[in-house]
Amino acid sequence: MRSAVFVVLLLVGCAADGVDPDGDADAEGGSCTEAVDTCTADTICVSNACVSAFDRTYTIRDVVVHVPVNDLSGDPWDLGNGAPDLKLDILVNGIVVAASPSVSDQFTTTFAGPYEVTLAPGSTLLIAAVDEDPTGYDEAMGCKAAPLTADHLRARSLVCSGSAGSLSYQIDPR
Ligand SMILES: [Ca+2]
Ligand SMILES: [Ca+2]
Repeated sequence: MRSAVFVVLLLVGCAADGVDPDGDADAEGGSCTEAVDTCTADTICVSNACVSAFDRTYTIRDVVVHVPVNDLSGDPWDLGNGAPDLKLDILVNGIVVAASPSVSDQFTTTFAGPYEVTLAPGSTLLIAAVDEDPTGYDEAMGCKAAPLTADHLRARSLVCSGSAGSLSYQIDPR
């Protein structure tokens, strides 16, 4: 008899915990979703909590590069059909931290990645596409964030476009 009463009390206790309004999340001041990131200042939403956006590793994916028919000097990119052989260099503070192989003869190329970067506060992130040639490179299209802000990171998707073409990418906290 005594043990049966004990079990009933335990069940009541569990039910009471279950209906507790989400006081825990409010107490931490960090409830958020990654789909619509409402974190502020230098924070970003990771696993439903606002955490420091910097000194953190990010994964860059789905870099889509589109360049015009001619290169920056107005000439065809290459002999033959003229299309470039695009490749990516990813630079943090001017240092190459990741690179892709080149893709032959395309004006539009998607680089799936993933490419990993670790970003300190105030870092400059440059994603540069070049046309690989037998004797070097022709500069093509770059997308530079100097510095990359928490706002940029919370957007998780960045786009640059202009007369040199367009470059977009996804960037997510790992
Ligand atoms: Ca070329
Ligand atoms: Ca080329």
